[in-house]
Amino acid sequence: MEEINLLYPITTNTRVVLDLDGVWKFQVEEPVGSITEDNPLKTDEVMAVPASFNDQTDKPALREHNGYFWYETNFEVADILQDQRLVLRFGSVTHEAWVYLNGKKLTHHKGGFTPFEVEVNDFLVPGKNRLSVRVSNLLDYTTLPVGNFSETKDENGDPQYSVDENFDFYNYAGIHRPVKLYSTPKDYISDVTIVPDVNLNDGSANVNFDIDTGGSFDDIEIKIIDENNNEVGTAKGTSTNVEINNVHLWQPLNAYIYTAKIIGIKNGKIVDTYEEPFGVRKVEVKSGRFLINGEPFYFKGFGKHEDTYVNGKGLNEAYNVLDIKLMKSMGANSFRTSHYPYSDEMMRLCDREGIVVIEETPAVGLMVDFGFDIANKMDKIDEDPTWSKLKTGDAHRQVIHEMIDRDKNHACVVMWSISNESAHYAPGAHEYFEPLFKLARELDPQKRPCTYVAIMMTLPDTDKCTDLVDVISLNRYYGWYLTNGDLSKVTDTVLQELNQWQSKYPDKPIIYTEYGADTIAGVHSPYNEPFSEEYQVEYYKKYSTAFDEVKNFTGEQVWNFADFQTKFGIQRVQGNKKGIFTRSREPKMAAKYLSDRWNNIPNLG
Ligand code: GCB
Repeated sequence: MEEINLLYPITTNTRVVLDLDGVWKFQVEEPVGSITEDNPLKTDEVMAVPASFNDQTDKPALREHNGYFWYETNFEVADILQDQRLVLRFGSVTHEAWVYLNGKKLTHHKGGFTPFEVEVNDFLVPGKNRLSVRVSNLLDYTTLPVGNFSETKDENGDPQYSVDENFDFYNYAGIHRPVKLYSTPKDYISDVTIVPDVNLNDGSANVNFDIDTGGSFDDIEIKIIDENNNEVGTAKGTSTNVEINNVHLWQPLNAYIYTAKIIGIKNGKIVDTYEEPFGVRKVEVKSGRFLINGEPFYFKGFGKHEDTYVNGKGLNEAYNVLDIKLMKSMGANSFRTSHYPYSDEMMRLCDREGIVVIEETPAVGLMVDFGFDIANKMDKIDEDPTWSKLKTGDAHRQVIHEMIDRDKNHACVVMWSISNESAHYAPGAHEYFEPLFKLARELDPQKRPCTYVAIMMTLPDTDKCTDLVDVISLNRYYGWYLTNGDLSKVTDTVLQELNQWQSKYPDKPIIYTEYGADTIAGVHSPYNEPFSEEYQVEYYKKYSTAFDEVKNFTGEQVWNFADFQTKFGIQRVQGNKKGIFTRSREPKMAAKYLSDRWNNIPNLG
């Protein structure tokens, strides 16, 4: 299978990284076709990169624009780099990008949450270079996530697009992650694959390395450096093993990071060096348990979003750092990258911090008639036409490939989520998902467990795909979308359903990946009214009581870490308010309840 090389750009003694982030020119392409790559943008409008464009304006029409828009910047490359291989890398552009350098097409990428890169040497000119990016935020039945797309004509006959999101988060768009120009020598290390095989009995690990290169080397050397900067192992070759004795395991909330220093040698000289951090840990699913390093692991944490004020879905490292500290202070150990792969930077941070990650594809909204009327939908699942209408297969395969290739070495990633709340109950679901699970398992060199996240209509007797998953992951809103305001039966309903899953699939661990109640910070009620902080606490207590009764129950991730922006709708008050924290990260009352619970949950044993 074709490899996608997405090594994170770093500086070493053979590599330079130039940062192209900053304030870029910005212009909406209206009417469609009115801007081309030939000339510099004629505009005074600017946008910060990386960030979503939407909240960087005071103009509603710009914020809500659906269609095409352009970014442009200029840069010059230092003469000393001219004989190097120069690569332009976008951390992500949401959702589709056409990239031009000095008016010539460099590359095109579709999919808003994964990186792409291109060599630029043949396109550079002396002096200033003009980099232009045409972006589309349109979504339809072929894209991930899925959008309901429609087109009309305005009075001049020009097309006007609209996208009704088939999902519950704002369709933020733009250049969301860093833009870097990096150099490598002409002979270079292009990819590193690391697979640790831990022997838990004698405390050693045999770490397998596969190194891909461009150009040619006489030799590849690998040195393993520990956290004290000591060399603890070395090997030679592109496909080789290193034995580490007395290995420091990467443990949840107690990370240990080794660095693999890969050195490419030619004619007796070091030509290229690359450093890949990695952790050594073992992940298994066995007899209804999720094991990390042989110990039963219980997921405590959150579904999250990349979503902050002003930056939108743009990289915001300060928020990432704060969020992980807040999680740790609550006794949480994990989160799911709902509903798309997060930035390289966040994944690297989770490796360092020992935060366990369930990484999800952007396959959200794979269900026609998206909406909150769960009860009505439950009556009609046999007629659900999703799998004859959606055409997302190509995008799904591509993103599984890109996500696993980018994140295959991350110790923090312990499971792949192939989709969130698809119509897994509908006719045709198994035919759609079976090849995708096969692909993920083939592509992942570490053979991590795989799951999908199941919506409320996906029940033990309606689900068509449970045979495909290693772990059963459930999103449930009893007491919110069903029986809102009445929590009296929640514990029994949750317990009854969990017991059904467990008796049908006794070897599969079960986790809750979402459960939550919209809560407006500061609203209080002596009667546990919905939207009050008290209701949120009571809601969580009802679920906890059920969870504690079920043997194979292996984790609880609440929805959501923080309030987040969504499209407009009568169910949403400036966004989704199911956060345990507000959007600016002030805790609601439930933060205290969950911290008390999580800090006191013993290991499963
Ligand atoms: C879900 C979705 C999530 C929504 C959440 C909600 O089931 O997976 O994207 O935000 O429900 O709050 O409705």
